[in-house]
Amino acid sequence: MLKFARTESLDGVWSFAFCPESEPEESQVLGTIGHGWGAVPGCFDTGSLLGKRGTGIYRRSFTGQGWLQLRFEGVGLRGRVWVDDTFLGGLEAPFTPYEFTFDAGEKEREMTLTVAVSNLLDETPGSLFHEFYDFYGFGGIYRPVTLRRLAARDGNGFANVKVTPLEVAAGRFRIETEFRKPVQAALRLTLDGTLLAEVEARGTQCLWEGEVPGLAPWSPESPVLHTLTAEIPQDRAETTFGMRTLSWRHGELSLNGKPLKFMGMCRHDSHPEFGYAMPESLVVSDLQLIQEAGCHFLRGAHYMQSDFLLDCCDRMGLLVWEESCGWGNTAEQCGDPAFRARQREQTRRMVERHYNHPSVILWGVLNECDSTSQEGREILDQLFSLLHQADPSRPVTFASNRHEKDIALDLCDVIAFNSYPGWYDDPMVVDGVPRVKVRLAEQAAFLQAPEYGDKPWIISEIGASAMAGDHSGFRWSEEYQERILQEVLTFWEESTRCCGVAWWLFANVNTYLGAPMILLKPRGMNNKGLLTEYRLPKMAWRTLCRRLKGRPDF
Ligand code: ADA
Repeated sequence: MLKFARTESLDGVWSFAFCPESEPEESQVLGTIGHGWGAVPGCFDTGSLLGKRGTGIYRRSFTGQGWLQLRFEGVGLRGRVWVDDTFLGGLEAPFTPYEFTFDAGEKEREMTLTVAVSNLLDETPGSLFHEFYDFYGFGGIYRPVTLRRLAARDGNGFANVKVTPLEVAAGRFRIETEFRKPVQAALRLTLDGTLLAEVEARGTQCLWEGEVPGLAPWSPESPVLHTLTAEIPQDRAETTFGMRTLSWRHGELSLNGKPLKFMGMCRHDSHPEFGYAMPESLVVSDLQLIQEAGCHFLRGAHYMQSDFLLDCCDRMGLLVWEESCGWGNTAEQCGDPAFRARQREQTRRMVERHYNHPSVILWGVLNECDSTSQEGREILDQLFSLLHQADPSRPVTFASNRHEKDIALDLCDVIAFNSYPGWYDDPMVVDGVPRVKVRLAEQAAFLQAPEYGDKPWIISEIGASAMAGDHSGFRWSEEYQERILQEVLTFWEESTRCCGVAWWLFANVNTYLGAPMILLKPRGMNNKGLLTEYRLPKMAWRTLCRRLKGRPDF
């Protein structure tokens, strides 16, 4: 994780007021006295406000002077921020970090921070979160808030420090240092506590490239991290990184030259009791469960992951697909200029913030957008260009559910299919399980075509719903889900075309309470978890653990 000096946490218990069904104007927000309490991080609608929509007004005080930077790692569905009665700006995209920098004046003083967070659904085409998304739109300040004190008189300091591994064997890598404003300063770079270089930084960027022979590589088997510190006289930034490179050609996705063949999980960073404000202990135990099951891959569905989770994945050696927020967006949405601008903005923030995490091996966008439409193709093209420009070191993808009808697969570095044979694909047959191998073989054959043959292929979702405790053997039973899993595992073991599988889903997750789709999601839950929402195993989980146990490769 990238850390800046003089940064403190503003997490804790803030005052809180809830305005049902409305998004109050500035004067009303600032005039509202919070008689309740709101945990930060926390979701306000997991407990007594479950299912309610409106605006939560959070407030607390802090002291400071000079240039200050407030950082919100993630709020939902959107927010507005004030210090005293000055509006600092909006928190437009859920799950996405925003910073606000301002001059608090020469004298140390107490200030009031007010954040109005709305979970009201915005159904205009430009909205980043819609009611039809199959994950619940919880509201709250659900990721950490920090205050950074910038020491320079003009508010200058580090904006970013990005490390790119270039050649693992030679220990060759590049450091890009970005400043908030132009500097002329001596920049000291320290690697794992030893001085690496001293360079004269001029302007807003400084580039260093060089070799440190013998620098230990990062891999899932040996996830060694290095710490880089950048210092100018008035500021200091620190980041961890790992020495690993990625390549994607000849149908293979390789890490440090070794082709990957992985089994993994799609996971929502959510729990019924906490919404998206996942306690660290729960994140750690989820990741441990995934690894203990024999999996090495995590698809962070369907939004930016927390800094904490990615730090854990870096340390544990879990490989991550990180994607910006989207779900089944229609051609109309994909073509909407406001939607496009917001997608670009959140995707840019994702890459900027998570660039240094070695665990992130794949950038994704727009899960299951209408990729049969020209509008879908265009927005994918725009987002992929942005990603390639910001980070040529990682492949890009999106999870397609249009398969053979898709008109955007050629734009992807890695092709990813969300596939539901035996479940959505074959609703009219009593037993759809025998369809699994037939359908996956058809997809594999389709992807041998010359235009796709060189691109690695991942099954980015596959699975079936199972109600824990249903042992009827029919659809919705644990047995039916388990039989589908057995078929997929066999396909994955035998296939030379498929690089990896991400099960849909690690654990059940809260979803629709109101949209018409609730009829497909009993209990307001997506029930395709291999674990229940409280992380209790269904049959398929046990089978997965048994079949993966002792496998040397992945
Ligand atoms: C899609 C979607 C998932 C989930 C899944 C399901 O593939 O990408 O987010 O909604 O369907 O369970 O229906």
